[in-house]
Amino acid sequence: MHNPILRVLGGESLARPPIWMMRQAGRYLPEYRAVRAKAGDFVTLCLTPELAAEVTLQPIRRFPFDAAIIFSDILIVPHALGVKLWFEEGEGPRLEPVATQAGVQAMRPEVDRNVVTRVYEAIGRVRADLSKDTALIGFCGAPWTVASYMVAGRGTPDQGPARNLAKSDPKLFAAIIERLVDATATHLTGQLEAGADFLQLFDTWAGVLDDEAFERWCIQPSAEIVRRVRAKKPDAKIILFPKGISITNMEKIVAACGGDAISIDMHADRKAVRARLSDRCAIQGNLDPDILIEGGMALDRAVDAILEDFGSARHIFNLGHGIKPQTPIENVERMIARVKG
Ligand code: 1CP
Repeated sequence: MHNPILRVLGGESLARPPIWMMRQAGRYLPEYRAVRAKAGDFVTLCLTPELAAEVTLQPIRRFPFDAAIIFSDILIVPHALGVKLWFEEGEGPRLEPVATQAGVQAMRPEVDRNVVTRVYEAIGRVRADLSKDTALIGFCGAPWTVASYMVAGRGTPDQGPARNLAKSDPKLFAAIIERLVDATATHLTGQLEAGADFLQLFDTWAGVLDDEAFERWCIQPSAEIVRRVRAKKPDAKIILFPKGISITNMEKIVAACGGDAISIDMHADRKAVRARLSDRCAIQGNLDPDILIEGGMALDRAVDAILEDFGSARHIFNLGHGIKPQTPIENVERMIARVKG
C-alpha cells in the first residue's frame, strides 16, 4: 500500500499530508471546458466513458495530486433509478421531482445497469491509465442530499422542500431514502469492483437538519450503506463529508458509520475537530475555496495554518468545498507546492 492517502486512511500519519481537491476536474480548467463543449451536455459527459475518463485524468496531468476522483455526479444515482435528469445551461442540474407516492412507485426497484456500467467502464479506463501511486476515488451522494435534490427537482437555498416533506410525510420520505440506501450501496460497491481504491460519501446538505433529523436522515442511512458495502468489501475505506455539522454530530456519524476519515468544511474549528476526532479517524480539509481564488500571501498563510493545526494528526489536505470555476490555475499550483513543502 504505497499511496499516501490509503496510508493515512489505514492509520498512518505522514510528515506531509497527501492532497487532492474536491471538483478537481471542472470548469477552472480550459481543457475541461473544451471536452465539455464537445460532449454537448453535462449528462452525456458523465455517461460517455471515454470522455469521463479523459476529464478525470486532466487534473492529474497538470498537478501532482495523490488521487483522481472519477468524473460523475451524485445525481447519476437517481438517474439510474429512472428519474429524468438534465442540465439547465448556466443554471445547474434538474430532476423530474419525486415527492409523491406515485413518484416513488415510478422509480425502478434497482439501478439500471446500462447507466451505472458506463461509470464502471470509465473507472476501468482511468485505472488503466493512472500510475499505481495515484489512487482513484469512487463516490456517491449520501441519501439525504440526493433526496433533497429529488424532492425539489433542483438545488434550493436550504433544501426546504425536502425538509418539509420529511416532517409532513416521514413514511413517504423514508421510502425515497430506502431506495437510495439500496442504490447507493450497490453503486459504491460497483465502483470498488471496477477499480476505485476508496470512496467518498458527499452529504453536502447535512448542515440544514436539526439533530433529530440528522440522526434519522443522515446517520442511519449512511451507516447502513457503509455496513452493506463492507459486507461485500470488508476492507473498503470510506471518507464521510457531512458538510456544515456540529462537532458532536461529527463524532456521532463517525462512530455510527465507522468512517475512516471525515471531511470538514472551511467553517469547522480545526483545533476542536482534531482534539475530539483525530484518535478515531483521519481528517480531510479544509481550505476555503475563496482563499484559493485570492492566492498570494493570504493563500500561503491559510495553507500554513491548516498544516500547523493538524500537525502530526492523520490529515488529508483538501478544500472545505469544491473549487470554483474562476480560480486561477497558478493558485492551485502554489497551494500544492506549499503543502508538499
Ligand atoms: O460543466 C459543468 O457546468 C458542470 C459542473 C459540475 C461538475 C464539474 C456538476 C454539476 N457536477 C460536476 C462534477 C461532480 N459533482 C463531481 C466530480 C468529481 C470532482 O470532484 O472532480 C463530484 C464529486 C460531484 C458531486 C456533487 N454534485 C455534489 C456534492 C459535492 C458538492 O459540490 O457539494 C453535489 C451537491 C452535486 C450536484 C450538482 N452537480 C452539478 C452542480 C452544479 C451541482 C450543485 C447544484 C446545486 O446545488 O444547485
